[in-house]
Amino acid sequence: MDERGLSRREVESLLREQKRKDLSYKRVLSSMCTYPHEVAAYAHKMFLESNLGDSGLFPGTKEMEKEVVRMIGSLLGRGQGRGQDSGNAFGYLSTGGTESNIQVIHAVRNRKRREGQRLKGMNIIVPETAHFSFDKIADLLCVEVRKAGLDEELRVAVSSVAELIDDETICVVGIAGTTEFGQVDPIKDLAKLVQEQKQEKGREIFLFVDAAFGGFVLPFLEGEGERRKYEFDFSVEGVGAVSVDPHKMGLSTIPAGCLLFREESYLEELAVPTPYLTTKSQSSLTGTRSGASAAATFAVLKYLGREGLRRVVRECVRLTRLLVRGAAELGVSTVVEPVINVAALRFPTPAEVERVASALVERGWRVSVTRAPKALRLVVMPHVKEETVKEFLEDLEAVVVSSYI
Ligand code: 0PR
Repeated sequence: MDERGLSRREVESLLREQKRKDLSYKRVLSSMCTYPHEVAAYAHKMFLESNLGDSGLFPGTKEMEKEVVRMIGSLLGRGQGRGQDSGNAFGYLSTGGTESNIQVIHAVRNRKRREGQRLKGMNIIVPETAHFSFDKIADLLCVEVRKAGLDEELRVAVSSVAELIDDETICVVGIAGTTEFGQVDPIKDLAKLVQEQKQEKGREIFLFVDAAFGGFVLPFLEGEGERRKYEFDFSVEGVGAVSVDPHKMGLSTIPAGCLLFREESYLEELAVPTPYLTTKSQSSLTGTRSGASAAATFAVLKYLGREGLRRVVRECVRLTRLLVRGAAELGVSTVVEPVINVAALRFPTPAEVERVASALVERGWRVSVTRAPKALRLVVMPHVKEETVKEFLEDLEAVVVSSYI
């Protein structure tokens, strides 16, 4: 660090220089993030200094966080006044899907340890498609992470989960909107499996749904009549926790994740006393915590409402279909029929996937490649416009056709 600071103009010029090196999202088809909504950016700036880690100083921000938890809980099947068990969900705004996943497993692990289960041997079962944050969990929380196989549609195979369960299994994880293929695991069947394990073997296994990406997409897909197309959240009896990220399809600012438990007592499993702060305890992983992104999430959810989010989702899904149809006309099919705004295009060989991906990168696109099966992964976020899809298809045609001439 230099002894003397620069002038404001010099700093601004340095910032512009760095900004020019960053990509704009325009041709990015590899990211699950996007431009935040304008109203989110406005709120973020207004609450820049707000710290939810010491929320007694920021009661206004704290109220917004509570309201966000309530709103998202109601979107995900809680607090709708249905049946006896219709209270709100309990949770907090995290830094994103990774922290939410860590904290849910952390809470379940702590509960089991408190009940006397030994850490050694403790395991959780996730699908093979689980996000790499679960590998961090194995390392941090010292639980074994077992990976269950998939069915032909790349959803977790419930029979494979069943085979991996033993007396030391503490949690089963299902994914609603997998990172690579956008697939939705059969959450109702997982709930049934967990229920059977309880009845037949007396095993108490927690069921957690990682809906980091799908949580703001699946509620808005067109189902038949009033029926939801996918049941993946608290509306499924037996789901104990759900995670969803406002900084992905919620159009909020980074960092904004949200973890929700059906029962408040799981937050207590995470609580650490904070003697000299304005609040008595903290359940979050981080200490200092962005009030700005909480305000941004509050603002964008209030501004758009379900109607606005539905519009955003439906446009992304429409453009995904357009993209997939266009690819099909070029003889390129998908690995699975896209469920949400994530598509994976299949090519004759893994080498061909790599070749097409690099050729597209050379043409200014950002795309990614899935692991198994290897395919070209495209995420159609709200920054993607119809024009972008058309331009992409033209380049895809050039890249694919050139190789067959
Ligand atoms: N769970 C699921 C299902 C996810 O897809 C992700 C992230 C996480 C958890 C972890 O979320 P955080 O990254 O918020 O901790 N999925 C994206 C991915 O790994 C994250 C991402 C977003 C990566 C934008 C790149 C990017 O440009 O692909």
